[in-house]
Amino acid sequence: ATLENDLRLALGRSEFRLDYQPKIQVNTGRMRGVEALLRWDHPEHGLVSPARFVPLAEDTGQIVAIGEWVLRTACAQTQAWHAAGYPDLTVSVNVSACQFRQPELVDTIADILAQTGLEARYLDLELTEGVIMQDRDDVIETLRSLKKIGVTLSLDDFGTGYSSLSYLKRFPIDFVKIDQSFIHDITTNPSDASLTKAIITMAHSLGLKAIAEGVETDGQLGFLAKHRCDEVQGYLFSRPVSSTIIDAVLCGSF
Ligand code: G
Ligand code: G
Ligand code: MN
Ligand code: NA
Repeated sequence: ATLENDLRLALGRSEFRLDYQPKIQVNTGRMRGVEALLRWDHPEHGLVSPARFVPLAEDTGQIVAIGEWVLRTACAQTQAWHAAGYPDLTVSVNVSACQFRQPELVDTIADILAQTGLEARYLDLELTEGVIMQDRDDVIETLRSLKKIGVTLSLDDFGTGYSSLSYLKRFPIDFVKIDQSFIHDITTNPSDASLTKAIITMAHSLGLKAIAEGVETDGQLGFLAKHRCDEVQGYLFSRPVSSTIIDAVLCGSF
């Protein structure tokens, strides 16, 4: 069987799960929220990376059903964390271009929030530049409808695509996630350092928050703290982990 065929069966066979990676507020050191990251536990191949199967699921359109499962699971889990006494935790979910183009997207998300009981402001959607820079008039309209139901929006992998910083002000987004490729050599590469500083400054001047992803060292964290980056995410704090591990972090036993 091909991976593509296996992918068609994966949802029905409960082969997907979500891991969660903490997002840490720089000035408090507190976990503000988590990013949900999809995992496929293939019966023969073991864990298949989303970098491999998400593009496949996009080509076949299956990403719509899978993406809905991701949204529902992430919202239900986060509502469970709220009910367990951690009421402020947010969850970020990656949304692919194909999902974003579905006319039902906004209604689907509103339904999932109503069904799981999660307040909209605790759901954050991570969109890449490729998603919001699609040559379509209705992109901004969709973003506005999403803002209207109360979710927050993050621009993921920022700096890797084709948007200029000034472009940001056209979009009703809340967070800019600086791509990990800029963070990697931030303490040694002057152009990565100045680019990161510029993104943080520009984000703040537009009223947005800046998040750095792929933070792995104290040196990188120090640089980001000095330049007032709002939040950080990366192996320095935690790899993406199961909801059970997040439970343990929340109750302080970790
Ligand atoms: O989780 P990993 O660490 O390997 O992620 C690899 C890529 O897969 C990233 O670009 C990430 O945004 C993407 N990805 C992870 N989970 C999801 C998901 O639920 N939906 C979509 N569309 N992409 C995801
Ligand atoms: O494209 P997106 O930003 O959604 O995907 C995040 C990807 O980055 C996931 O594959 C996640 O596992 C990975 N990741 C998260 N933190 C780190 C890190 O500190 N270092 C590296 N190399 N990858 C990371
Ligand atoms: Mn992401
Ligand atoms: Na990213």
